[in-house]
Amino acid sequence: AALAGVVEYRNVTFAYPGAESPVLSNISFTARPGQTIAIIGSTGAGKTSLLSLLPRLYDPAEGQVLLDGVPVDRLDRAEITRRVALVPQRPYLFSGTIGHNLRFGKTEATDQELWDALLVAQGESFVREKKNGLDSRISQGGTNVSGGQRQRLCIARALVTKPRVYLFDDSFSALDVATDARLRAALKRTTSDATVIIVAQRISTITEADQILVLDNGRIVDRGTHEELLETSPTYQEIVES
Ligand code: DCP
Ligand code: MG
Repeated sequence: AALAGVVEYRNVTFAYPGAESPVLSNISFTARPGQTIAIIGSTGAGKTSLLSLLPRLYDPAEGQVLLDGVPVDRLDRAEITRRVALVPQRPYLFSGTIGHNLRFGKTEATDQELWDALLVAQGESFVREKKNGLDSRISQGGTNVSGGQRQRLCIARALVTKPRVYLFDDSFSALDVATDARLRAALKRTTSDATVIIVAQRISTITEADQILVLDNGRIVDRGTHEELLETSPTYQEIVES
């Protein structure tokens, strides 16, 4: 189908403007609808940079990023935004109500859609407990909610747009292990036909991924399932033991 949500990186090399050396070198992988692809690697390995190329926050120097077989630089940005939701590593809430913040990508969403998204994102109870519910005020930068609440609101915001592709950049790290597990189980149910790419710090977040890409210094050094990597990848073993 034309709107399936197949993501393909083909021999992608990328350097930040003005930088001498690339932060990503020769990255190739495919993520298909129904799959979860996880990216793991030490700080500075290039995980955020890798995600940023799909919504075209930057364009690669070499190679191609394709969405449903079309190079993303041939799609208009509104089209990419409709199909791809990025939950950034430092999710941003602006001054306004919770409802305003959740409708950021889809202004016409109904309250029911917001509550449905909150339920999946494990944010329903803390919003319901607030006196004004969806009309509760968020201060600039979301300083009056906790880090974990902020992450859950930003995950709910992504769910509201019902994209074909989800990019989660370390979106589960501020959650306790139990909430993380519940959230991912709920996500799995509601996004079962979407393409999901997860950057994670915690191994438990990604053990069930269909494929894990081990990123080191801008390169994919190993790839496979959790079980495969435990057998074959010294870099992965180091991460597991750390
Ligand atoms: N970098 C840069 N300019 C930017 C962003 C990053 O020069 N605007 C550099 C810093 C790192 C490299 O690129 O050397 C990779 O950065 P990433 O943010 O992609 O790294 P990670 O997301 O893997 O790191 P972390 O786990 O800390 O989020
Ligand atoms: Mg990062």
